[in-house]
Amino acid sequence: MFRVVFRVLGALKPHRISYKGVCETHNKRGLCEGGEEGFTGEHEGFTGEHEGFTGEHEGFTGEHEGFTGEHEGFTGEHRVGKPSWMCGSSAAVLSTVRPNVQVLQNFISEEEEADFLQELDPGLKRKRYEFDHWDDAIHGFRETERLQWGGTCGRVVERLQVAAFPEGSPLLGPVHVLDLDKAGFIKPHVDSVKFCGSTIAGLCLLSDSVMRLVSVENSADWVCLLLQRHSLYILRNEARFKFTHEILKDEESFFSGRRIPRQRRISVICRNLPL
Ligand SMILES: O=C(O)CCC(=O)C(=O)O
Repeated sequence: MFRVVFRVLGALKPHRISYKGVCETHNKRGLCEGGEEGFTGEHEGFTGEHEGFTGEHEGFTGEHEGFTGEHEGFTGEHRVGKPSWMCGSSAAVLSTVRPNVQVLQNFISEEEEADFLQELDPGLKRKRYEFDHWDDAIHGFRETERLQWGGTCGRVVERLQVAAFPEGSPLLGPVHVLDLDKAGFIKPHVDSVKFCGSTIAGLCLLSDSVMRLVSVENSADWVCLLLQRHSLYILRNEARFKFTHEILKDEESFFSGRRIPRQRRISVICRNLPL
């Protein structure tokens, strides 16, 4: 069967990343940032280099290699407010990505999340998580598509579409639902340009996670997004076309030196159509 995953998750490319990136204070060098929704306070304590990922990352050749789980160089703490939601390897990459990425915290409430679960879980639970093949784009997932939603969920999906897409933008009909097992993860890929347009928007249910974007042209350029449970992320234009995106596996799930434990995670993803 021609599954959603194979349709939309396009170019999986081998790439090497050196994760000797820099994550510094928001207010000093702007390499860790939050924007209006995510960063409400001062973010102090990153005193210099962020040398957590010391090895190499082989995008599509099987395993992520070299990640030792160690995270050196983070010596401080978040003292006030919420942590920021974006950090990257350089100020330059952050300024490329910044206009093309949004993470809206608390886009849905606990109750709305429960409504989605009630609507989706019975169908999802009839499927098994797929862990099959080392070269699948996604490891440990099950999925479904939805054209029609019940009351609350329908309203949330509408709200999502208003937030993410310009009025009148033709959308890919069915909404894609991806259920990642706690041990599941999504490998670096660029969504198919044949099936999806400029914008991908995803609601994050059940678990926090880290999405990493890596430049297709230069794998040393990367950005991580902290996707908190209940948030909506939106990737547009360059962030969508010129960077691979991936959801990190639990063992690798760190953001700015902070461990972000991954649980089972459901994402509800809307896309527009190519022009
Ligand atoms: O689960 C997510 O939020 C990411 C999904 C994804 O990578 C994609 O649909 O291309």
